[in-house]
Amino acid sequence: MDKKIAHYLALENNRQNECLELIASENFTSKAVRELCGSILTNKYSEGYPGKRYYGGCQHIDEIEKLAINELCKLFNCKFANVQPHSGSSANMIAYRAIMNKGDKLLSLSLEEGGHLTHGSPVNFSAKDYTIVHYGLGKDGRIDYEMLEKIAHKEKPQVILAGFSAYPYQIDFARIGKIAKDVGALFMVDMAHIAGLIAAGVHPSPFPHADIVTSTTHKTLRGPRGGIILTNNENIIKKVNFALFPGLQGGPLENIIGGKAQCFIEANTPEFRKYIENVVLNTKVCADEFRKLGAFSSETETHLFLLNTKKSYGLTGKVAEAKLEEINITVNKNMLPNDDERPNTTCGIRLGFAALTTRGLDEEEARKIASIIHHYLKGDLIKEKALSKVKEITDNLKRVELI
Ligand code: DSN
Repeated sequence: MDKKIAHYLALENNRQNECLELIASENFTSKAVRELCGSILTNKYSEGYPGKRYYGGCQHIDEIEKLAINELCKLFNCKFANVQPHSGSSANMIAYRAIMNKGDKLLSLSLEEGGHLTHGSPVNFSAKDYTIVHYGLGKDGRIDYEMLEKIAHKEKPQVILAGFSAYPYQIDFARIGKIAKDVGALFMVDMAHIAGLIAAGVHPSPFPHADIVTSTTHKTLRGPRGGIILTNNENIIKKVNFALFPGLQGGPLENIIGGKAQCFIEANTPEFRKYIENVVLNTKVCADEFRKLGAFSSETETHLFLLNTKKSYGLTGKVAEAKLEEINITVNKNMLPNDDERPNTTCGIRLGFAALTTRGLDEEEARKIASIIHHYLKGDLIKEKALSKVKEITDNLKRVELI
């Protein structure tokens, strides 16, 4: 390996081990997943699908991709899947192209209220290619299902989309699925954040309510960085496959598909279910502790919650993120419902426990993390003391390269 790259790789290794990683969309993959991603599978071109490739020599690649598809369908109890999307955003673009025509209407939650750029943000392709209407959250920060129903009947969208990036509560897929049926819309779910919770049976499944489901594989699912698309509808999977190749992508990343197959196998085990139960428990304990300490934190039923740092400590999310980085705690600023700051400033931060729970973090440590963050942002814990408290926790966790 080139010395300069090796140098930065070693520094990143140290950072991952020495910091408390609380970014809700990150995780630490198993060694087997990393080995597959860095394997010789990266050498192979295989445009097309198993049995229908545009290159010779795909016989073993075909078996790996078929295995990934089968394991994925088994994990989420659905009939058809495509494991080739390079990312969650491209999975969403491909899914939209498969089920909508340009200009069709998409009813979704906005990025500001917890959605995603690809769910119709004005700066994203989704708002340029489709007509976007949004439903919203109620005062309690939860989806206002009655409003959603009213808007759906008024707007008659082609597609209703659920599944979010910064929503700490369970989603009632059955209810939204029924609304979609009533108005003649297709129901799409982007389960990227909660895929691991669904796989573990800790969050209700989008099936059989959704017509099409997209996800990333690297968040709570703890696999390699990439996307997937699932459906029970044979006609839809044909359109998805065509929209992906030749529509958008060329050669699949077969090394990543190998890593995905490994991730689906790992997620279909009792150990993974126990892990996800611990993620949800650690998240709840930490969010509850913030509220006990007098901070303004959301409640949670998932792997993440939102902390209003402006109301709690007079600090924007941007400043809070930077301050926490000083003491080796990694978070991201995030828009909160009714946020009055700009997207790159925000009123708060998003915290999640998928990554640290993989390193073996327990409830007591989750409680301590709330206390360190609270007192440091409040200004009554000095930097040196905060750093030593963080080190006490990280020293006790599994090392990242050993997972
Ligand atoms: N950017 C991701 C997140 O952090 O939630 C969503 O894709």
